[in-house]
Amino acid sequence: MADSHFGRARLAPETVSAAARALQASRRVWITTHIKSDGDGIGCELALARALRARGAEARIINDTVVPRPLRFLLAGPDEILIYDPERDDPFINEADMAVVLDVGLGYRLGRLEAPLRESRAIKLCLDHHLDTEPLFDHLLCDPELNATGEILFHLLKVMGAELTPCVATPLYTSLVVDSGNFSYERCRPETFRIAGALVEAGARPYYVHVNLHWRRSLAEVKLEGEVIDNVELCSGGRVACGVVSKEMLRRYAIDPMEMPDIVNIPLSLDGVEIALLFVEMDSGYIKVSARGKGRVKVSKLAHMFGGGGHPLAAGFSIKATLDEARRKVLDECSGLINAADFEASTISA
Ligand SMILES: [Mn+2]
Repeated sequence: MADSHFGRARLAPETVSAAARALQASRRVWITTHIKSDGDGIGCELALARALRARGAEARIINDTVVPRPLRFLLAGPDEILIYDPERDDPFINEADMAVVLDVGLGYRLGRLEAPLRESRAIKLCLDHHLDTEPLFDHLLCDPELNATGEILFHLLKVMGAELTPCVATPLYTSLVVDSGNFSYERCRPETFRIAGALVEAGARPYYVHVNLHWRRSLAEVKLEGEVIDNVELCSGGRVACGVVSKEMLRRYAIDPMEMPDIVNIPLSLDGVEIALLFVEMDSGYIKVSARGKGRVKVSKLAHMFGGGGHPLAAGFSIKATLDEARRKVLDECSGLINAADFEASTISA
């Protein structure tokens, strides 16, 4: 493959093959991902567990939080992903010879599973594409320039000589679709499409994945979205757009805040908008903020200011505040970031 990413410094072939050898030698593998898991984390977990089982290893997926409803079509059965129950799962975790953490490199993002991972004597492998990771792992395959952890897992499975069956290819393809914004983000490279092509060749069906991911929404979700659109506000001279979902709205539409549809892309779609924000009022007294960018401002910088994280153009964080306070604080920082970006651009062009 001409421009294969594989071979660049971050994912040097020897790093990948060392991880592959460790996985091949393991018999009992605990697989997990971050809390409030998404299509990349869940898709990678399923693909890896199925590939390992096909090779005769025992693999269990144990997460802290439930699989979001739009991703459940990927599950072969209700127990394919276990929600951590210490009594049931600690024996397996304690005896695992390998722990694989997918789509996250920070311990605290594992929720209740942070302590079991830190205490585990298993060989620890992390596959991730976020900016921040901590030195917790024996093997770290992380590249923030890639769309999805699924791209890294694809290479790892190749090196392991794992067979790409339809039940491995489908969740892996889903991971790519979800984290590349349906193959539209800037980080999409020819290699991304080659991987997608190989997965479709192996039996993943794009239309089936699309319908399940995007076209099985509830009427309540669509109506909530309508209300958010009705009330979208433009700030910073039309360069920041924000939407708000209050507790009262969640109650009225009977929507679980953990199952919030991804509607921040609607304010982002407005012409001239560089940053889109969605504020969701959680029951805990926190405001959950999703931030998306399509200009020069990196929203990961904004997330870092509030103790969150993510990617340059897609990030998130939580603030303990009221809706109004959170909006004010975040919008203040946004105009600061926009001014700084303007200043930088003017000094470069001067
Ligand atoms: Mn991801």
